[in-house]
Amino acid sequence: MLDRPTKLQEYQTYIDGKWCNAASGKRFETYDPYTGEPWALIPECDAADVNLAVESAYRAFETGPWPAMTQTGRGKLMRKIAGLIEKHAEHLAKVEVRDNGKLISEMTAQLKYLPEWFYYYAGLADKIQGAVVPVDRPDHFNYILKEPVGVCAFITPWNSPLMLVGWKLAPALAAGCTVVIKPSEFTSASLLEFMKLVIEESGLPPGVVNVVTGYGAVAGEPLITHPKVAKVAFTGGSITGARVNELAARSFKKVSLELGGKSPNVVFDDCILEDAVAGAISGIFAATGQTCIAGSRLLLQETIHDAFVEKLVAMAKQARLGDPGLPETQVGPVTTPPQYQKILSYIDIAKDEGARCVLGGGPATREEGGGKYFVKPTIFTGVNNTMRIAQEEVFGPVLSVIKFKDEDEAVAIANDIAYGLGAGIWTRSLRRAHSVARRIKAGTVWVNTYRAVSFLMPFGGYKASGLGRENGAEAIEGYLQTKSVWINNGPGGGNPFVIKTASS
Ligand code: TXE
Repeated sequence: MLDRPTKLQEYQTYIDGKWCNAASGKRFETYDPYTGEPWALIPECDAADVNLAVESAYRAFETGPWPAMTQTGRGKLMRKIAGLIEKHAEHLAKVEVRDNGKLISEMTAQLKYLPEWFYYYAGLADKIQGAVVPVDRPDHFNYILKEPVGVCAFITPWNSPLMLVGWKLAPALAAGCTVVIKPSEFTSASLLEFMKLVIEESGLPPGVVNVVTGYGAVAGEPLITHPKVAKVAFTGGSITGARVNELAARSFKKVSLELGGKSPNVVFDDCILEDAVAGAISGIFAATGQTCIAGSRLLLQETIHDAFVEKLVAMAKQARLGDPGLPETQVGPVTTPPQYQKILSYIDIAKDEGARCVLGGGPATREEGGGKYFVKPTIFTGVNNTMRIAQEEVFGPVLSVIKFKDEDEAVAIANDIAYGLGAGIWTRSLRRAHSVARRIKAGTVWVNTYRAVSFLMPFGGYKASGLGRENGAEAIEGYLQTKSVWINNGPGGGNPFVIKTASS
């Protein structure tokens, strides 16, 4: 059970290694989605605070102890950060539950795993290597340097606030960048606790990591457009992602975007039925469906459709709704009031479109285990892939079941969508698993499992699901710049009026 003190907790933000209020003195309330009550006050930063934070990050990037530190030294500091997350995992997990309503069971697992990102990228910090290139001129010595890109802006969402910061922060620090983070206005508290218990405590030099709490348009936009920001890493919805990309493009910033999805979870009739049913449930109802990788389109081969749906509904009916702070709760509240309204409106849209609601289909009452913003696990059958409920991201516990005949039709339906983040395949056939995995256009394909992620495996989307990859060794590239160095060891520089080629 969570401790829920009624007195509002007052937070400050963290800029230039110091705790401070917003320059304007403004603050906003953050809510506990289970009770619907405000529980903390957060500084409402604007362009003035953003400017202080970016200037601080820029100074820390250009001068002082951070750029002077060796790569191995950076790695050591990052291991310290990992150890501090381990030490404070339980507390950080509880703050996340209070602020975004995620299950304590999920948050405990997530926070226990998060240090691995910092251990992994700590190990990579001193393995970032350029190359010596034997160019086509005997007198030249040429090499490629990999340099940190500079000040990075992170704009992060409310659905996994700390984990999604960690995915960006670990490779950025390993690369030698400095950072300004704008968390979601709905969930700033866990990041501020993280700054106090982990970043400040680790001894990272002032200015290397800064936070500006506040709203997207007021704090996020000036951060993206600030001339001293070199890279923007964003996780959020595709509409906001497009705006972020446009703003960043005006000053040619490097951008990575991890956006929404409408992922197909494809079940063939040669699957292990019990595993596939459990996989379909965890694909959509885990985290109350508020994950970008939600398997929100369940594609069922027509030969097993009816039997599968029966088992699916029977299992989903058992889900225990309730207080996310209790370890036995399986489905918690929706995190934000707008998201709650959005989910309910999509349920109406699905009904209007003629989809058949075979489970749930509305808010959950207190008697049903619900609290302030609860939606019952909802399943629609008879969905056609052209319907809005099949094409648009709901970001809630709402599953659309779509029938298919054979492998070709399954692949065609899976790919007939604007998104391409994840996909699941359930089959006993090795040939089919590999073949369908190659044909589906998505950044991650899971076979006989769903929702697995690791610091070791690249993560990101095709199409409207984003740009670039997080996690895995390749993520570090997003925080690096490439420099080519030409050294002439021979006489003279050649004809100044002619571009130098090998033959000139
Ligand atoms: O996200 P936003 P919202 C999807 C999901 C959800 C929808 C809307 O479908 O229903 O997006 O959710 C900041 N300039 N995902 O409105 O707007 C904002 O303050 C700069 C998928 O909560 O994308 C927050 O910090 N920043 C997703 C961050 O962007 C701006 C996770 C994300 O908010 C801004 C969340 C602006 N103009 C929602 N406007 C995933 N990929 O996991 C907003 N922000």
